[in-house]
Amino acid sequence: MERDYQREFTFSPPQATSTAAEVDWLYYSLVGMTVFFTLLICAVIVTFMVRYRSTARLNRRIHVSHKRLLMIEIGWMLPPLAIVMGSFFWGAAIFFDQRQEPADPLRIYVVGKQWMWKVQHEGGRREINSLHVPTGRPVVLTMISEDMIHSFYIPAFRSKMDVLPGRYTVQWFEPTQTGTYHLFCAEYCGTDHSRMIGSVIVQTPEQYAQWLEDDEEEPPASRGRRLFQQYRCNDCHVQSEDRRGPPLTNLLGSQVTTVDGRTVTADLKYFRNSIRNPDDDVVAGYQAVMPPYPQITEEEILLIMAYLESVSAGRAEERASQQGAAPDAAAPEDQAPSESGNSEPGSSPPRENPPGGPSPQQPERQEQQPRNQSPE
Ligand code: HEC
Ligand SMILES: [Cu+2]
Repeated sequence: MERDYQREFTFSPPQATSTAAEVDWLYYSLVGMTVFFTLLICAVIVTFMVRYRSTARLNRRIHVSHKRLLMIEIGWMLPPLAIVMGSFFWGAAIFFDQRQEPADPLRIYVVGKQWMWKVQHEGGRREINSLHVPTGRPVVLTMISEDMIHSFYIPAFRSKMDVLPGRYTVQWFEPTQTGTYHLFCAEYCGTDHSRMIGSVIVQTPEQYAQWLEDDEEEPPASRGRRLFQQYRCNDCHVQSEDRRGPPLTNLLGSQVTTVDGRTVTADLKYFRNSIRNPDDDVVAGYQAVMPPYPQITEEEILLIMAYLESVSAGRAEERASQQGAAPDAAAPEDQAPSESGNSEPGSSPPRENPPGGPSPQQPERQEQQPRNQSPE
């Protein structure tokens, strides 16, 4: 592919988000101030060198009063202090603004791994090394890494955030300008770090909606459903007489009471930890029989989440009223409308499965899967 790198890598990339201009203002003022003071100090040095050179005939025994000395001291300390504190508060304001999640965002999930970016859209599409986003709406990226520390950097958005193993991090932006922009990994992460790049495609809301629909891949919710069965989650998390695990529909966003009497908000972090370290927060009314699943990848956790969300009624309160009910009480799975036409957890096996069903927890097979299934 022929590319015009000179034009692509300009000193100042396009300002493609609502906050980009503000970041640039701060940046250019810092550069401006630095240049100004560097020149000023150089000029003073040169002037003094000439003026007070050893051969110059000057009265070198000037007496300066105490009061004047004090004024000079204050004079050189206060203005720089004001300038430095001013830039600090300015930068901090922008920083806090970028850290505060906006209301009603579009949520997109990103998994970094050596050496690619995997992206999962809430609307049901996945992509690799590219990110499609619409204009006019804040986008929140929830990100996690399968291996090393990576960093998701979009220069045109003036937005960058580390992507860590074992912990979700978040960044948000509101694209304002359609176009294609660079995406970089900005944290050295091994041999092919420099190739961990991609493009961010900003579309109009209509184009984006169309793009979400033009999906030939299996949607995340349906992949998640297969994983749910493959890992035998439905052995325990289904509606049945001897169900051993709590219902998982309408879990996200609800309040969970643990056996030791704590109340925890079931966010994505809680969900993930329930799978990785089930004994950390054992749900009240249940035995700690769930095995940990270290072999499930971060991507698979997000896919299972997408599946459970797709069969949830989306109302956390509904679940709250059922919380604490006996394990064999009616499960919300029964009432949950299944939007995508999926079967409920645990019902008839999905047709994608080969006859005989997949063998659960077979590392080789699971290792293969993301690659076989991935777009491109
Ligand atoms: C052997 C039975 C069993 C299997 C298999 C099992 N779980 Fe569980 N799970 C439980 C039990 C029991 C609890 C409640 C006690 C606890 O929190 O450890 C639970 C709790 C959870 C919770 C927290 C639920 C809440 O209401 O807070 C999540 C999320 C979860 N499991 C997901 C999964 C997923 C995903 C799988 C498959 C990868 C899975 N479980 C497989 C038994 C199981
Ligand atoms: Cu990387």
